[in-house]
Amino acid sequence: MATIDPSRFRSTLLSIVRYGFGRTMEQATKVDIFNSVCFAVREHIIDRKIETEKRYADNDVKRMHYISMEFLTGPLLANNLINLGIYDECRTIVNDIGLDFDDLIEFEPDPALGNGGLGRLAACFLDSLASMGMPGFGYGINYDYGLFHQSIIGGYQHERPDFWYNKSSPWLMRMSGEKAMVPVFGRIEDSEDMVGEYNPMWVEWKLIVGRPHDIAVVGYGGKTVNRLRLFSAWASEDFDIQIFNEGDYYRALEDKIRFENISKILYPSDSRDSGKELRLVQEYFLVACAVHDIVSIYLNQHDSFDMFHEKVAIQLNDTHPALTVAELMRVLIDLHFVEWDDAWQITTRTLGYTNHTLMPEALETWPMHIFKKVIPRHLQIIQEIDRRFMSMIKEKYPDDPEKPRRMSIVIDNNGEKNIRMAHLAIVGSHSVNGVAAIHSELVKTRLVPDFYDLWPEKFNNKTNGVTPRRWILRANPLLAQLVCDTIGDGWILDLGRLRELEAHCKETAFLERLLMIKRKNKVRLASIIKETTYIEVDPESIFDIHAKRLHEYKRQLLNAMNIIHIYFQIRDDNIIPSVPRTFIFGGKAAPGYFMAKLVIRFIHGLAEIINKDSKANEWLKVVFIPDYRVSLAEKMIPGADVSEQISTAGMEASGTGNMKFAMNGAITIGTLDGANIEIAGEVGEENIYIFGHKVDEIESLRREHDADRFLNSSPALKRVMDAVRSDIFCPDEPGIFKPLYDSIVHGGDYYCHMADFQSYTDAHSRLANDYMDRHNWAVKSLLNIARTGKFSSDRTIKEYAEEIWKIKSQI
Ligand code: 26M
Repeated sequence: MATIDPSRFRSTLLSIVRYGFGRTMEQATKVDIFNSVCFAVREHIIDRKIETEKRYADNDVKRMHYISMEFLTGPLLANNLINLGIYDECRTIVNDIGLDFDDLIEFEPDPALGNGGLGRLAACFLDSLASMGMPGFGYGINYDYGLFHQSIIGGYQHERPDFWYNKSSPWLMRMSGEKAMVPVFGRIEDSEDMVGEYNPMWVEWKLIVGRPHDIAVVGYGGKTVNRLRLFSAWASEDFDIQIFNEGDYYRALEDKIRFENISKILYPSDSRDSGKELRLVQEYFLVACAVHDIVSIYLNQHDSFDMFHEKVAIQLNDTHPALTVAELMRVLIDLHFVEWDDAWQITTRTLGYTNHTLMPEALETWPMHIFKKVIPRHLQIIQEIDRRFMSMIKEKYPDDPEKPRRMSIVIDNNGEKNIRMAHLAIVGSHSVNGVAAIHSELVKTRLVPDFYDLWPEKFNNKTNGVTPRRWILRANPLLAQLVCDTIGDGWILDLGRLRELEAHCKETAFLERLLMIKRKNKVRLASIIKETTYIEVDPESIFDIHAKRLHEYKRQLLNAMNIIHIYFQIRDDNIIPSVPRTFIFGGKAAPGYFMAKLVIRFIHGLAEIINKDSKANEWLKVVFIPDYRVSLAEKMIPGADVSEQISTAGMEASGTGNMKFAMNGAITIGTLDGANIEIAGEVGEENIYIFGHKVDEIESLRREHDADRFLNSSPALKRVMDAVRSDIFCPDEPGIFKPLYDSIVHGGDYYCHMADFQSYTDAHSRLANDYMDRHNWAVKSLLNIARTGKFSSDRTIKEYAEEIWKIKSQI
């Protein structure tokens, strides 16, 4: 591990403040100081980055390129210091200068370049790749505006823009001289007969310039520093000259601004924003920049494409970058004169595709006319891929005339042609994986059974994981210290070793220490709750946390229904609970998602009434912490006693929050969905509260749905649903929650709130009873920590590396 020379660090810092920002220490603002500290740390990073790159180049290693529209890194200063091994030293030096180190760490804004699970997974993967010394690189977009900030006004979500780096971030290094030129728009002069040869016929395109900005990815131990390359869009200077010369200054400027908008904003949906042309341009822009960069790196060391798939692996994070299939084909064929069949071999051997969702509404499709306008040449290539694929299918399945319609990339929906991005990704890749065991099975059997039948060997599972460096070491230093004191620090790079903690599950002193740590983390969280919501919560109560994007399938509403149930037991049935409970929520709703936003309002409605009810509020509190984001998750997760993972079975591909909570000692209450199933398998059924219908029961439940049967057979459910419909929780805005009631009672209850209600409330009462036995609860908590080593993203990345990418550690 590295060390820092205090006097050198100090003088570097002072001279950055002075010569970089033009201030004396006395004049410097917090921003100046923060940036200067980061720049001083960068010195330690960049030497290693250069050394790492040289090592890769000298050994001509195979590289993996992870293309993702989202990288949700979270703040970087603390993690970089931890991974460099200089956190404590740096803290001392900075404090000795008279600055407040902890305050600086908290000051860093979250780079929120992602929506949720998919973007955060990409960030965990980069940490694991670098920590294991693997040549794996990220490609993404340098959005000016990250995911919106959420504030709550009168119980409603309001969105504010997140101009995250305010024109400069100390972590973004603009790499001049390495730009990518990206052609877009235009038309095809003669659409016949051009595929397979150099194509000069894509004409009148405009050029966008992709400017790379690198963020260094520091591996744990500091030996390997990889990079995350983010592109910003600019109108090219040629383009400027050309259009400005035409004399129409305003139109020309408008065009320029339009182009530079491409990297302006992250789309704030965690499912789908239908058919927005700008989104397609973004996806294409990313893919074109990434492919340009990947091919350049390869051609630096090779003079033919013969070795391409032995030196390059590309992983597509969902279908968002699926255009890579067409772009790589275009580059090989049009720019490098590779024959179609060879280009196709190279492409499919290089690409892998990860699916993250089964929900039909979230599957990406694009109207063909948008493709034709934005990327006419790519459309042509996709049509040719589809034509060849279809003739193969017809030959292989001559007796099944439905196959071609079910499997084609281009589909005719009543006259409008659409491109199915998942089909493009599957056809163009040698590997297709889901993100948890159950999910990967459902991909094969329900999502694309025809493709599984055709290419069973392509399909595989890679259960998600999370990095213990951020989610234990950074987020929960007290727990990390306890673990290190007990079993040493080998677990940080080999999380399976947490099993060694099991030997201590009968030691009272050890369990006491564990409970004490949980308590401290709860006290810290309680003070954040006080600061952000003005609500006082009792750290002695159960902290039950439901933190994730708001979505109907994630069933924050089911949680709310149970809260109402408990509330009425106290208020009307005079049932005093065994233990006080605090239900804590966090999460953003997509700005256009009416039901999700209404659930936020509903939770605030509950909080408003329950927290003020003197009969209930010593037993029950409800809190919604605004603006859930990585930095807040780092404080919420360690403070949880209970983790809510209650999606409708079959709908959460994996979940990753479930893993973070469990490895921080929270006990899961959850459905048999996504990775919950594997978590249950690891921790054992006594150490998790599983409830609800299973995936193969859901379909028949929906078919046989009968709201009255549920309501008439359960007075408790009826009482809760009546309350949802009534104005108890919205006295000043009568009727606003009707749509929640209607979707459940009259709308078919697609997400099975009623069907799972009883088993959910039962699981909650079991849990509350068990919590009272503090010793036993501590054992459960310990066993969750000790047995969740499987969910390190290091394990996930090793599987990808060995089975799909064929890349090796270089340390
Ligand atoms: C698509 C089109 C236009 C705009 C946005 C999108 C889009 C953005 C993000 C669609 C989906 C997005 O993310 C989906 C996601 O986060 N999925 C989650 O992935 C996690 C990592 O694998 C899983 O753990 C979660 O179960 C899964 O929901």
